[in-house]
Amino acid sequence: MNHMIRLAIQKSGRLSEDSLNLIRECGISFLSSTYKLKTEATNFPLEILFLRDDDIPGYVQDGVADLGIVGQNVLIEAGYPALEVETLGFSKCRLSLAVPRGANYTGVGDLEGKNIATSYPEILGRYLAGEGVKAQLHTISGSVEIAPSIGLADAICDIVSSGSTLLGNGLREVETVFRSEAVLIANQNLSAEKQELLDQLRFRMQAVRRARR
Ligand code: PRT
Ligand code: ZN
Repeated sequence: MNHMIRLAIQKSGRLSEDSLNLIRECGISFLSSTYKLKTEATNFPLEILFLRDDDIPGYVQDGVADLGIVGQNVLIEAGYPALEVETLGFSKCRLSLAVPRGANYTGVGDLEGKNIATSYPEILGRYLAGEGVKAQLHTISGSVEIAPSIGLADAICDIVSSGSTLLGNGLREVETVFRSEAVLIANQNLSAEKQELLDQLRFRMQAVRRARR
């Protein structure tokens, strides 16, 4: 049992399909059912756990899972940057500041003293500190884009990919705070056997990425 490595991936969301496809393209077969929370590969000593993405960094840090696939945004916000072992090239997005379309905005200094709604207070807090800007951050876990229109905030900081959500909510992207993609993360105290399995997986993942280019 100890010679099996445990990988946590997102149960259902934007990372799920690409994570499963990557594992399959690595030549690993498994049965997946929408109801199961874990499954075992049939031709590699791998167990897959299906979790909320936000829980994955902590589980890998604590060794509940050996490996995980998450967005760098979630990994950095959780405070575990050192767990990253491999960038995976999918789920690319950015964490950006946005203001109402009609607002007068000349630079990040204009956010001094303003209310900003975000689900990423750690990453945003560090960015604003680096820019020497003091603002009030309001942490909300979803639907951040509606905060300005309901009077909850002067600006927001949220994940953007196409930009259509910002547009649809009358917002204008003004600063890129952080660029993100999916990454493979690993516990830092793996046994020698598990380290060997991780090396094999990374080798296969790198080959898959090269073949995709
Ligand atoms: O349920 P669980 O907690 O597991 O999932 P979740 O709802 O927290 O995450 P999910 O599935 O939405 O996203 C998982 C990861 O995908 C994120 O952590 C990012 O790393 C990555 N990703 C890539 C995105 C996007 N693109 C994205 N567009 N995550 C979120 N969005 C949202 C964004 O929050 C905004 O509401 O999509 C909207 C903007 O999209 P555009 O295309 O309109 O700009
Ligand atoms: Zn989440």
